Amino acid sequence: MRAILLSFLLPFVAVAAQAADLAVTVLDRNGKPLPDAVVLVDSSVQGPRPAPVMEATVAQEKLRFLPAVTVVGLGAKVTFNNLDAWDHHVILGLMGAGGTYVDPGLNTQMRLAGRVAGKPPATESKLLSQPGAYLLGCHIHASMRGHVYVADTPWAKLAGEDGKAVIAGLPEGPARVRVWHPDQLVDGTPTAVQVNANSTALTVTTQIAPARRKKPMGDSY
Ligand SMILES: [Cu+2]
Repeated sequence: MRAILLSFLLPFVAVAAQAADLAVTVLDRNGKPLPDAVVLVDSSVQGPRPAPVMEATVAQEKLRFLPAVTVVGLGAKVTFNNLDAWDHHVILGLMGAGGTYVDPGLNTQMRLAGRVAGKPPATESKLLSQPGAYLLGCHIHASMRGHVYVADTPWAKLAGEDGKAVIAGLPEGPARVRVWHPDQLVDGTPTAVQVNANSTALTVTTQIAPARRKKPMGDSY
């Protein structure tokens, strides 16, 4: 009797797979929260997918790229604005191991003029059509670094200062959690998880030793 009942129920269960939120906390090699980590979740369970972020803006302000790390979906349009009074480049290219450009010859290079008071900032946009980490730099100011991560999954989020990212709308069932960070030396091993409404938190301890973050420069430059 039970077997018959299950066979009736199973198709219904498959269609009505529930979604759950997964709170992922990323820790560095010393067990401290790791900000600027990108949390990516893969799931092949059927169900609705969240819409990826297809537009983002990165500002150049006080010799920094802000935000330092941006997460977008594949094919997203990223707009760069120079808010400083002096010129900056945007050197944009896929980043390989060791934090350098995969092929500098393939980089996109833009020069954004310094901002003139009372006028809109110089701006350029670019469509990012390859998945993975892009490195941002400037020829004039070698210390300027930023990152755009183009996610190949709709479940992708930047961890906050507390190392936490809540991935919303995951279908219940098996999933895989990946973490990327600007200061990682190698790709970490993905973590297998079972997503369900009762188990909604995961801590990922990485081997990453984060570089000290650059403080904002004053206006004396
Ligand atoms: Cu610059």
